Amino acid sequence: MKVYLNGTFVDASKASVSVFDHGLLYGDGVFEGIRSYNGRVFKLQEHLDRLHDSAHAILLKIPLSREALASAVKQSLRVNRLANAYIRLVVTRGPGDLGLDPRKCSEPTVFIIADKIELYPKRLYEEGLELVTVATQRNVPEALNPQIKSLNYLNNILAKLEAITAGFQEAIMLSPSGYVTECTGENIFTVKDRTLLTPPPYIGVLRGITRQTVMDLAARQRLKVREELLTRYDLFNAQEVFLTGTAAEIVPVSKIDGRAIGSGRPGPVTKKLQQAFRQLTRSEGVRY
Ligand code: PXG
Repeated sequence: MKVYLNGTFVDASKASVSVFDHGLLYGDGVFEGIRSYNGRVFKLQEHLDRLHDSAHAILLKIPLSREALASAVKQSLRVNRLANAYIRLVVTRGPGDLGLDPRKCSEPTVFIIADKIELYPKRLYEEGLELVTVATQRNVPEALNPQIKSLNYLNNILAKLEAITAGFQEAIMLSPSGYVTECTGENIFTVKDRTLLTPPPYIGVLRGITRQTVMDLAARQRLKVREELLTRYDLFNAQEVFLTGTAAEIVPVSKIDGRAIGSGRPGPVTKKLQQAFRQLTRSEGVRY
C-alpha cells in the first residue's frame, strides 16, 4: 500500500510523521473520512469543503489548493488500484516544539491513506443496532465545536468506551441540557408520521455529509425533514430511528436503553432510504 505524504507517495511501512507533530502532541489538525464506490469518489467536493471549513476554524492554512487535494485523493486510489475504498485525509499543524504555540510549527503535514473498506457485519443492517445513552456529554460548541472535524476525538472515544464497557457497540451522546446530539461517529435521525427529525448543528453535532445526503433523498421521497431538538423520550417513541455516516452508511436502530424502537426491526422508511442511498452511491461521484 502506498500512502500520500506531503506531496509524494511512500510505502505504508515508511509513512511516518514526527513525534514533534502537533497533530500527535495536541490533536491539532483536521481530517475527513471519504468513500469511493465503483471507481467514483462519493461527495468529494463536500468533503473537501468541510475539510477547508474545519481548517479555517482552527486557523490552519492547508498548503494545497482544493484541486490539488482532489487530484491527490484520486491518485491515491489509482496507485493502490482500489475501486471501493475508505479514504482518510488528514492535515495537521505539522512538526513544532513542545509548546502549544502553533506559530512554531513550520509546515502542515498532509497525508492520505486509501485502504480497502471494512464493511460492517450484514446482521447490523438486517437486525438493527442496539444503542445506549452514555454519561459523557458531547463537547459544547462554545468550547470545541463538534462541527470542526478535528483530530481530537477523545470526547467520542470516551463515549465509545462507555458503550463498550456496558456491552453495546455504539453510544448516544447528550448535550449538557440533556438533548440528543449524535453517536460517536454517526448522526442520528427519528422517523414519525413520514417526518424525519435530526438534531440541529447548534446543539453540538457534526454536519454529516451522509446526514445531508439522506435529508436530500428524503425530500425527494416526499418525506418532511426538519432539524429539531430531540430528547431521549422522542427517540424511545419514534416509529423508526437510524444512524448515518460515511463508513456505516444508514444503520437501523432496534433498541435504545432497553426500549424497543417501533417494531424493534428495521422500518419501511429506513429501508427505502437505504435503497435510495445505495442507488445514489452507484450512480454519482467523481471518477478516477
Ligand atoms: N458524527 C461524527 C462525530 C463523526 O465523526 C459523522 C457524524 C458522520 O459524518 P459523515 O460526514 O461521515 O456522514 C462522523 C463521521 C468511524 C468514523 O469509524 C467516523 C468518522 C470519523 C472517524 C471514524 O465510523 N466520522
